Amino acid sequence: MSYKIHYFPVPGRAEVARLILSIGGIPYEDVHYTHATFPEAKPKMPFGQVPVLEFPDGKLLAQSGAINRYTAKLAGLYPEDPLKAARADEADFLLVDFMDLFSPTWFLPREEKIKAQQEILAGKGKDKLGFLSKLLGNLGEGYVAGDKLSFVDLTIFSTLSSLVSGMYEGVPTTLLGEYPALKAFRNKIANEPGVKAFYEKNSEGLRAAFKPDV
Ligand SMILES: N[C@@H](CCC(=O)N[C@@H](CS)C(=O)NCC(=O)O)C(=O)O
Repeated sequence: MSYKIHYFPVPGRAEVARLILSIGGIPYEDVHYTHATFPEAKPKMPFGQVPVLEFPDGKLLAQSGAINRYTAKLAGLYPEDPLKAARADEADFLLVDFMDLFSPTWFLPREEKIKAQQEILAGKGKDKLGFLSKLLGNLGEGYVAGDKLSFVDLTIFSTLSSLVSGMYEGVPTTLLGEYPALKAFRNKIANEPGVKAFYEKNSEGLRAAFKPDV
């Protein structure tokens, strides 16, 4: 009996929990849905959406933010110091704000979606990436919550890798070239031994963009 992560067969909102469990050496299985199979599972999910973490005893936990924090606490990737934890949460919520900008674009017709995503990148999204660049640029050799890797470093890594994976058709895969601090941080986390090992085993599809820079 092990944990199960219910999601689609893509990185998306489940990737950070997968990384955390993998780095922490905590066994888990992926339960994948397709657009054809999800409607049957949807009513069984606590809030009708995934990701959902299933505990070995069958309990279910929804919301990626809750799943990431719970698994990070199990894996020693959630800071014990209250201020360090608040710094990690602060950066995590900045990413949530950034990702929320794109939510209304996903179901637009292709051309409108591309245009809307380009407008986000030139406007509010640029502001958020600027704030994140400043935050990461001031870390030196460290991590967001101090001198130790925490869940939020993985959230930043996963968000930035997804952003330039080609999944966002309005976002150029070269975007991080405009943000050297983001590019350097993404690459630094991609080279963390546990992260690198995960993508050596899981490199299919969008995950090609999660590997270290060549
Ligand atoms: N705030 C939730 C959002 C979850 C969410 O939007 N899940 C999407 C996939 S990324 C989903 O389940 N979509 C299918 C549906 O809503 O029927 C979280 O972070 O877990």
